Amino acid sequence: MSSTSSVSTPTRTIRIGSRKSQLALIQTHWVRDELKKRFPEVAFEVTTMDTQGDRVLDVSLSKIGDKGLFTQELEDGMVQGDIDFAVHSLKDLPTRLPEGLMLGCVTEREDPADALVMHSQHQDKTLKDLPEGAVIGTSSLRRLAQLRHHFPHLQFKDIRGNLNTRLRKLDEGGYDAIILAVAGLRRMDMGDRIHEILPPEISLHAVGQGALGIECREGDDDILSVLQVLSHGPTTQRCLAERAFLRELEGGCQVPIGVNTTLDAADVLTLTGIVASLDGQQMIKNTQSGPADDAEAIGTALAKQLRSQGAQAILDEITAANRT
Ligand code: DPM
Repeated sequence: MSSTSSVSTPTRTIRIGSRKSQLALIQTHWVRDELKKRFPEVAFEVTTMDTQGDRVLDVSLSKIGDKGLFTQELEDGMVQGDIDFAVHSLKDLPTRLPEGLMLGCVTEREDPADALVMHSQHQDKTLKDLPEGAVIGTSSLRRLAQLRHHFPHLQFKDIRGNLNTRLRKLDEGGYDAIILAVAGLRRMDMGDRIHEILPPEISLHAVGQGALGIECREGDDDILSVLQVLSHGPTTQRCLAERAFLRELEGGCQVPIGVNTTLDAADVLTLTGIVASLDGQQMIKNTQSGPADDAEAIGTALAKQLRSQGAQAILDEITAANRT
């Protein structure tokens, strides 16, 4: 080829921030590759950072608290101008963001449900017929409380680390089964490890589960217009309702709060939410519907309704216990 053939040089560079875990990188590379297709003239660079949630692995999630556990370092990078936007699992992104930052885009959601991954010795069983005292690994209080309610014969044990680490701990015999998000397993191409998808009657999923949330600087119209091409309307409306619900309850990953949303053909959004006590004894649950355009109002209304049904006492008790 002649040396004069034109090679188009990118006219600008956009820097993307990501955590380093395999799942985080799969998600970030997907975003980068989709944007590359749409903006071939732009160079996209990925910068990886460790967050507190990646470093502190010996303390349970509920004890370290959730204020930006998996997001803070990336947020600092945006404020300082080292990166232009950050790709998160939406469920790890707090409902209140630091000043100057915003949720710029929500991508199309994978199945938001929880999945049961069973140890090979129990492949012929379901949760219901696991033996008395069988050990389920999860560090999600939401999963723990709901499963304890439905399956009081089971025991629960904390499990931390990335997906690969957790699956190894299961295979090595530390647990009889573990609970993971369907979305994470599928994105890592490990959907074949799913033994059972838990229906909403058994486990309401976490707020934002299965969607990616892209955070950027407020008012950065250039970046916002680029991100717009990945925005998924129905997922955004569902997640805005879910996030408004969680924000109103001032909950994060240290409280057992679950949701489920549907959006019908007439654009009616239905949000079901639960606040559960850790022992699984109390389950405060209700449903609100309305036009999808009122997504956040639906979330807020449902939170107020659960509070009037007694959810606040449960939340206060858990907050007090977490302080000790
Ligand atoms: C949050 C929770 C968990 C993660 C709490 C919850 C699960 C922790 C555990 C807020 N973040 O769900 O009630 O079970 O020990 C996380 C996962 C994904 C994003 C892994 C998972 C992938 C799925 C997605 C960890 N964050 O839930 O199995 O994109 O929704």
